[in-house]
Amino acid sequence: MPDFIPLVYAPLTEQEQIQRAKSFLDSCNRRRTVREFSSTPVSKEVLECILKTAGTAPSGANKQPWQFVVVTEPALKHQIRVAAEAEERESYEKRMRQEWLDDLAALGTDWHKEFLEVAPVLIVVFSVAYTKEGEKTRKNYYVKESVGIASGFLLAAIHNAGLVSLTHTPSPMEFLQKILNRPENEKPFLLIPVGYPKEGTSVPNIHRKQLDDFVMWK
Ligand code: IYR
Repeated sequence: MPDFIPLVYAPLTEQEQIQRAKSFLDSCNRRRTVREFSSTPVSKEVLECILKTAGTAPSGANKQPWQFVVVTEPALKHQIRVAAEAEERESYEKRMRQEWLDDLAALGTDWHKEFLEVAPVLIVVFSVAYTKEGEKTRKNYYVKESVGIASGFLLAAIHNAGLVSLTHTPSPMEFLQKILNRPENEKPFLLIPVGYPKEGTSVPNIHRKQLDDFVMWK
């Protein structure tokens, strides 16, 4: 027999729904990806809350197929920066096609990844393809979807706590598995520097699509 418990659910009036939906939208609208960080440290208690929030995400068969590695050790951050820059340099100079480079021009990115050492915290998100139970291998389900959703929760929680982040995907990122000594069943998914913005930093003047450009009602 499955173990069920009553749902804890507090209904809202329509007015409360509108007010809360708008205020969450306003907040999310102010989230920006930041590439220049100050080195000011972040409270561990805040980080724990943020990570717990990510851990509330739905997942295939509730397998919670994620592993977060929180890196604050300067020597480790240095190793990650050196390895990431080597891959990124190769990408920018050889692997990425012109169309991709053109698309990135507005963001002002290049292979230099100073933020990997300056940001006080790097959260490395790993997806967990399977777990070992003794001799048996148990596969996880919808791993990318689940870890993607958990990462979204994580980014929203970081923003909600007054911190900034960068959704970074050095490519390829197998080096993270080696440097952080993670097992075969874990694959690096995202590398998220977290902290405070460098004073006076600026962000690209990008525009978000309007509702009608990405929503269809039928
Ligand atoms: N991984 C590279 C390139 C890059 C790719 C995309 I798509 C971006 O939105 C931003 C950057 C880098 O981090 O520079």
